[in-house]
This record gives sequence, C-alpha cells and structure tokens, in this order.
Amino acid sequence: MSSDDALARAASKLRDAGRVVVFTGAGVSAESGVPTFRSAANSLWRQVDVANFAYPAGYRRNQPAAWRWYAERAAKAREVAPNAGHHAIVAIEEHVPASLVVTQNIDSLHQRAGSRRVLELHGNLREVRCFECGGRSPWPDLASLPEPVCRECGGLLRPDVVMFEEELPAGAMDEAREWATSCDVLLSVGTSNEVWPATEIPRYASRSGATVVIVNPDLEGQPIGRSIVHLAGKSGDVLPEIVRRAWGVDGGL
Ligand code: BV8
Repeated sequence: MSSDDALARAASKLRDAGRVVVFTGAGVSAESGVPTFRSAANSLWRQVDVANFAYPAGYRRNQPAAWRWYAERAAKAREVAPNAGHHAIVAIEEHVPASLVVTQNIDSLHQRAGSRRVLELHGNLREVRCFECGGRSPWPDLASLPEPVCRECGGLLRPDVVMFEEELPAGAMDEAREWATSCDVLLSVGTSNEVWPATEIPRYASRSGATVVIVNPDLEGQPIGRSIVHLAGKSGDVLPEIVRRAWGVDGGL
C-alpha cells in the first residue's frame, strides 16, 4: 500500500470513528527535544545503565547520581513545549465523540498541549514521592536537594514514575484494555513496543477488530496485519496530515 493510500485509509477510518485510542511512546515527544530511550543517537539508555537508574534496587544503590538524573529529566520536561504531533492529537480528540490518550511518557506534554483524557501508564515527572512513607511533593520544590532525603521521615525520595519490575498504577491496564477492546481506531505513535505490559495494548485493539494505525519513522518490528496501517514518518508531520485529510483542518497548530 502506498503511503498516500495508507494516509487516505487512516484518515477515512478516523473520520468515521466513534471511539479512538491514541497510544504513545517517547517518539511523540522527540520533536520537542525530549530524548527517546532506544532509538536515536541521543537515546537515554545509551547515556546511562538502565539497571542503575530505572530499577528500584539500582536507583537505591546509585545515589545521588540517580536522583540527579531524574531531577534533570524533570527540569527538561518543564522546559520543552508540545509539538505539532501533540496538537494534532488534541484536534483528533475535538473531532471524535470519545477518545483516550494512553501514554507511556512521563513528560506531561499531552496535558500541556490540551489533551483532556490522558492515562499515564508509567507515572510522571511532576511529583516526587518517598520510598518509605509515600509522602509526595511537587518536583520543582526539591530539585535542588543535594541528597534525596524525605523531610517527613528521612526516607529515600524517588520520582513518581513506574520503574522496571514495579507494577503499573492500579487499574491502569484494565482501563487501557477496556478502551483498546472497544475502540474503532487505535493510533500507535512513537513507540518501539519493547515494554510489557504496555506493548499488549495495540494487540488488544487489533484482536478486537479495530483499525490500528502505526506512526513511526522506523517501522521495523512493528506489528503487521490486515487491520494494521503503517505510516512511516515523524509524528509531527504525519499526525497533522491525517487530521487535514480527515477533517480539513490544520491539526498541527
Ligand atoms: C511489570 C519509566 C510486573 C521510568 C519505564 C522479559 C521479557 C519481556 C518483559 C519483561 C522481561 N523481564 C521483565 C519484563 C517486564 C518489564 C519489561 O517490559 N522489560 C523490558 C525491558 C523487556 N516491564 C516491567 O518491569 C513493568 N512492570 O511488568 O511489573 C513485574 C514485577 C516484578 C518483576 C517483573 C515484572 C514496568 C514497565 C515500566 C518501566 N518504566 N519508564 C523512566 O522513564 O525512566 S519504561 C520506558 O520504556 C519508558 O516508560 C518508555 O515510555 C517505555 C517504552 O519505550 P518507548 O516509549 O517505546 O521509547 P523507545 O525509545 O523505546 O522508542 C521510541 C520510538 O519512537 C522508536 O520506535 C522510534 O523509532 C520512534 N520515534 C523516534 N522519533 C520519532 C518517533 N516516532 C514518531 N515520531 C518521531 N519524531
């Protein structure tokens, strides 16, 4: 299928959809300047050893370096801005009767672009919490702390993200599955599909008869199938184009 045919098919399915899920990964924020994890030269896992930062045991052992690494990411997330891809997703929400953004991202860019229903599977960089007492604080208040020590109990502070080997927020996968198995279209944008259980979400949709539209410059290893449409390209280019074709509006604003 040519890319023009694929774009036309995706736009047509979206225009006729009553219920849409937009499932996103780090790639949707790449054009905002947020590093991805595994793809480009600037990917995070090439800079640090994930075992020492994004696993609880490694995080506890590797202080204050791991705390500072997350504090820098939280500051970066506050500095960057949503891109045309995030804004096109908001345009989709405005034109579809029911929609949900299910994101693996922790940068809050969907919310800052104006998305109203965002399900964060892997937590966020807005807050800090204590490993011991669970006390929470907004990150900026604590970013300058040299040591991540909880003021309430003296415990170790951590970002409010889901690290590897930690459970996702209670009910998150249930809600994601309920939406994925009842939607007409699921857009999978900017994810390598490497992390479980999030990686199951496009499969739920495809098995339930939805059209799955995959947007990624690198389609290698992405799911294939009769109801799966591949759109090669950056989300900041492809998503506004789909919105233009579906509803004749400039979705990337
Ligand atoms: C759990 C938060 C139960 C922290 C993250 C063996 C096999 C399979 C699974 C496992 C296994 N062993 C263990 C597991 C389970 C494990 C897992 O999946 N491991 C992986 C490494 C194999 N999962 C877990 O541990 C989960 N919990 O299962 O609990 C349990 C209990 C005890 C023991 C075991 C299990 C928790 C998972 C959550 C982990 N937290 N991050 C932080 O961010 O620091 S995961 C991390 O990866 C991020 O959240 C990220 O969102 C996520 C997925 O990555 P992507 O978003 O897809 O990003 P990536 O860089 O990979 O890809 C970017 C894509 O964008 C690329 O395709 C690129 O081509 C594309 N792109 C680039 N530019 C653009 C673009 N696309 C569009 N436009 C562009 N411009």
